[in-house]
Amino acid sequence: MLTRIDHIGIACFDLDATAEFYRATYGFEVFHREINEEQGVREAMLKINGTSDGGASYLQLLEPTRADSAVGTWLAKNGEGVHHIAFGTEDVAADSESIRDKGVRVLYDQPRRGSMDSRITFLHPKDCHGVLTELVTAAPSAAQSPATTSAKSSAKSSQEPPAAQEGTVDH
Ligand code: CMX
Ligand code: CO
Repeated sequence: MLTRIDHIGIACFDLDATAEFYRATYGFEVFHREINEEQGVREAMLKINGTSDGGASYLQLLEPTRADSAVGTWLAKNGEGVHHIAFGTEDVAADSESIRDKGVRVLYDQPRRGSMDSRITFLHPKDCHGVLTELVTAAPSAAQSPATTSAKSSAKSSQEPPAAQEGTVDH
């Protein structure tokens, strides 16, 4: 069951400049940064609100690491802006199967690794009234500190140096 908005994905050309806009304009601090080579993104998660069970909501700022990635091609065509929305669920595999049964194209056969060791999949935007839609199950460790989760990251991602403000976020 989809129970919350996990994040809104925003494509940008310059991750640091965009993160600084969100900090200076709204006071949103960077909670977590990483590079996900499989997805072709360098990303920053800005925690908007959340509970201690890992069920938080974020803005996910996305800068492509290569021009032929999903975000790279989208940026070239559309410029900066909202790229996708992501719903949170306790069981991304079960929900993607039931949504597939309704005739919506699920892009991955099995969920893949997403930000902060979450499990993710995507629904095709053409089957969702033009909205690229992601489903996310947060890692069990999401309620812990970013330092704890980073130690468990797979070889497919790499952690960037912690953001300067990271330690000030309440989590
Ligand atoms: N939102 C809405 N529509 C989109 C879209 C988006 N983000 N991306 C592509 N489309 C539309 C295009 O406009 C195009 O429509 P038209 O045919 O009417 O012009 C159509 O979908 C095909 O687009 P495309 O540019 O040819 O791109 P592809 O088909 O190669 O890829 C998609 C589209 C959805 C399959 C690909 O973006 C994908 O696999 N996305 C999932 C992975 C992803 O987005 N990763 C980055 C985020 C990582 C994260 O959140 O952690
Ligand atoms: Co996302």
